[in-house]
Amino acid sequence: MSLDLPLVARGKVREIYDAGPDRLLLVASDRISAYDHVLPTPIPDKGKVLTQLSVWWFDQLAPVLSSFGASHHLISASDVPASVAGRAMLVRRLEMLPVECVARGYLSGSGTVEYSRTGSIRDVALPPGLAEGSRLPSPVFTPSTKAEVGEHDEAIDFAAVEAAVGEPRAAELRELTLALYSRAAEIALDAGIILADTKFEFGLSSDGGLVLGDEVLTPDSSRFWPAATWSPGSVQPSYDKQYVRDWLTSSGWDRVSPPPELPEDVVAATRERYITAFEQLTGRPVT
Ligand code: Q0T
Repeated sequence: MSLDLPLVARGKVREIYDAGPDRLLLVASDRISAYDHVLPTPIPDKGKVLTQLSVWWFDQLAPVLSSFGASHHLISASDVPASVAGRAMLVRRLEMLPVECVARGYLSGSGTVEYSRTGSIRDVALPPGLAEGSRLPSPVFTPSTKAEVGEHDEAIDFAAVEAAVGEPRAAELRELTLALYSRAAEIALDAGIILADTKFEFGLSSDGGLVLGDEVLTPDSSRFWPAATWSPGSVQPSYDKQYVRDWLTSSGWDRVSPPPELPEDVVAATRERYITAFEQLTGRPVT
């Protein structure tokens, strides 16, 4: 890959390039992470499929954003350098807000751990008797702060969001995050996919407008579960990475050493899952 643009940031699975004074180019790779490691084996077409899914979601969610007087950062997914065609988004450069805006409609992972200890998630009291995978009575906003490289995101309460961005903006972030999640979960469920939770990042444009940034509603920023097999009480199979996790577990890898290469059948099955998720959600073939 040959991009002449200056590199702004490199994440586990994507890169951000400087594309001009008020523009960035977000480039998704085919790298996959599991158990907090980036695996040495790429999943062919993963970056392309997830970019196109994100682009589709920006379009689906535009009415929700408009109803809040907000917008998204996508300028174009077609006007990008040829070497990254299909897996890059040209976006408006924003001043990012220092909060990860997570919405959860189902109990899972760290949400289950917190609920088991306290009966609540963050500031929100929940009824007794919920289990891993249970649907919540209503979706909850569970913000976190973006961690340093190698660390996990740190859960924060709503007061910490208010302290970080001010009370009116904090209220706006919570309401918009929940409205975006609710609409996306409804769209996903119509396609047979449970959107258990997701993370949004917002920024401010030069004129002070609130803007949805990052990549949205991909399996890398969300938990997708097949609705047909949903059964609260145990960990739900990950839509995309279950083959990878199962194979890594059966391989005897210790989750500390550098992870092993994936066999080609696991790569092929995982690639198919990304493509199926895209096609099931959008009703379109991947191009
Ligand atoms: C960003 C300004 O750290 C991140 O990615 C790692 C590769 C997330 N991140 C987003 C930005 C964006 C976006 N998206 C934007 N539109 N404007 N900054 C910076 N880091």
